[in-house]
Amino acid sequence: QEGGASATAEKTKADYQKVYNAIAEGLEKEGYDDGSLAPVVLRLAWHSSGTYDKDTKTGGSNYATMRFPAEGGHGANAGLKIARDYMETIKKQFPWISYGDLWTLGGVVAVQETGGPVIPWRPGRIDGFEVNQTPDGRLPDAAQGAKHMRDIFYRQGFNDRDIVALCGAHALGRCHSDRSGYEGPWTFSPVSFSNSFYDLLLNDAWQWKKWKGPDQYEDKKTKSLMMLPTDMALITDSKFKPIVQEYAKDEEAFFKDFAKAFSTMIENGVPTEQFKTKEPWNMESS
Ligand code: CCH
Repeated sequence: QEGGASATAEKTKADYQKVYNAIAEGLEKEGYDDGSLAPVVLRLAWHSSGTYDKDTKTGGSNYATMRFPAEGGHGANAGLKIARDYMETIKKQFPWISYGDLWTLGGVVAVQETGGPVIPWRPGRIDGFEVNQTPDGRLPDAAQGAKHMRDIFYRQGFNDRDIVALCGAHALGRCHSDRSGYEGPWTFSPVSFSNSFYDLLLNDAWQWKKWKGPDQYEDKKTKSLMMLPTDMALITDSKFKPIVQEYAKDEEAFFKDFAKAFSTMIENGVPTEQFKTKEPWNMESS
């Protein structure tokens, strides 16, 4: 723990870089999923930010309200306790950081350390109270389609291009039958951030998986990969599909658009005057 004077002094980029490095250092975890906490840590950042509603200016990462039992217990957040518990070990080392800053920085670390783009980030979120919790239902339901995705992401101020770019995060991680009910990874390299989600979605043959679980797709060839109904909507919707095609061919375009959209997402709902710097920082990858 960093005690004494440094606990109250104004923090610099170097102080936050230390937090970044500590998060990065502990991500590898043998025996857990594909050997890394990065995917679930990224999902925590997204679910703490993706509750934003631009019209009422409620939700988003500012108050880290998933700490409270009601929001922590929302169905969409099942399994994220693993990421919150990991983040708690970092909070113990750097008690001065707010939970919102910590969790969003975790998302930045997860993307950068798995080979993704640099995500501009800056501190300034504050810890809120139970009264700041958002109602259930603000995060997307994977059983639905393009209209629902637009409802959910337009509410946060995003457009079609942002939606397609943000969903490319499914290059990372997997579904867990004991969390969402769905099962399996989207790609063959679930701890590597790449454009392979788009390539597989477009170019593999997909069929409904025959099982007792919720409706999901499996790849015909290996039956080891999956797509959610919402993922499939990205190629059945005529406006989403050309963007998937572009990202499948051009990883650089995906990285650029993802970085911009995700950086916006993790700032949504944070009053500008709260930020401690005028411009977001590029944190150094390890
Ligand atoms: Fe996602 N996601 N996501 N997702 N997601 C799941 C897992 C991850 C949807 C549903 C699910 C984004 C958009 C959507 C990640 C990042 C992002 C799971 C499985 C479901 C279901 C959870 C489980 O069982 O553990 C839906 C629906 C949408 C949009 O419509 C966006 C946007 C992002 C980030 C930018 C990551 C990473 C995972 C893997 C988590 C893990 O534990 O491996």
